[in-house]
Amino acid sequence: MIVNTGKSSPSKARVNRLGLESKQYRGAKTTLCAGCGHNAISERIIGACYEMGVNPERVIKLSGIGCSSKSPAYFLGSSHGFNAVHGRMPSVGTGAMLANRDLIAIGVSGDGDTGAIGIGQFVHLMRRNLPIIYIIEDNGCYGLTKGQFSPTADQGSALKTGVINDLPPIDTCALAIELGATFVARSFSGDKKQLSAILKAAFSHRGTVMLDVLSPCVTFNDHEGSTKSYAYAKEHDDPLEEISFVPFFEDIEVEYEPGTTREVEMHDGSKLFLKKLAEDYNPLDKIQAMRVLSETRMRGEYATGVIYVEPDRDDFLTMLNLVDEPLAKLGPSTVRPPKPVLDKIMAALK
Ligand SMILES: Cc1ncc(C[n+]2csc(CCOP(=O)(O)OP(=O)(O)O)c2C)c(N)n1
Ligand code: SF4
Ligand SMILES: [Mg+2]
Repeated sequence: MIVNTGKSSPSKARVNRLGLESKQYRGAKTTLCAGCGHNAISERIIGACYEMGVNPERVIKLSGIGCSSKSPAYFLGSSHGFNAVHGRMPSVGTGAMLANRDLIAIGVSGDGDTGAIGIGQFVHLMRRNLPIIYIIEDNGCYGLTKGQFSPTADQGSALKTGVINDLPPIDTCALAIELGATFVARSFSGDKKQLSAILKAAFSHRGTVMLDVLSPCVTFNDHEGSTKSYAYAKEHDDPLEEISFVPFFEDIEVEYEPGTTREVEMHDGSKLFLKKLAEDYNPLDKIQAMRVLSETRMRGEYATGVIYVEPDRDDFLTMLNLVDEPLAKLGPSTVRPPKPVLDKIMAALK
């Protein structure tokens, strides 16, 4: 049980800890289809940023190509943004974070953008532990180009036309864990509570957050025979734990029966409380994470929740030993080698 010990919760206040109103986190009006899962995810991002008191002017929104990749236009209208080429968002994001380590990167991709044309960039992003919240809005199809199967479509699932997918899917969560991502989660666009808690925790993580969100395409992939429809996702959602998140700036005590809840301390001191459901799941255990993903997949279910977290590993920028001052802000006198040094280099090349 979570008990508020006095201070009012930012979620209930009119303004958050930065003095900003929720509407200041909104973007343009969506042009996606009514009922598209991607719209619900944009709403959860707006809510999580507001409640966490994320400064929108420090955020860079990055995406590739697809309906999903259009969605950064619909949240955080005052943030930086870059809509990259199809599947190439990871390299643009890496460059942006190397140039300015003060930014908070939110990448939004699709299952096609990530799993097909972008898979090469995705795997290298996952092994670097770049600080970025990388969200896959996963509808199992190429929504923007009229609903063809994507690489996350399940074997045996059917298109509206009756065509059956013969290929096994790529499980982006298993791939991300295997490759070294340090916060891997899966959720469903229709699960407001779980998705909000995961997104809030994501802002407290230092390193790569890979969040796969089942996000039904109501126009091309919401029929019987689809395993990415609202009905299928609701019926086959197998949550690993009940998640509560307490940010470091909130004065909240959490009371729980010993043995029922696991506490994970995040990098900034925020706390993730994971209440045991059927199995005693430990998201710090990589082997168990891979086993549970594999077992649930074989049962035709989706394991959702925080699947794997490694709160203490150095991120890419720390590994590179970058100076604290963002590179983009260093003046020429700092970054340009002095003349004697250049002369020495030139002499060595003669
Ligand atoms: C280089 C290139 N190849 C192909 C396309 C065509 N194309 C546009 S979006 C897309 C797939 C989008 O699927 P996904 O990432 O799953 O996004 P969704 O629309 O489903 O949200 C494709 C193949 C393109 N725009 N650029
Ligand atoms: S076509 Fe599908 S993915 Fe694209 S906006 Fe419409 S419902 Fe969403
Ligand atoms: Mg898609």
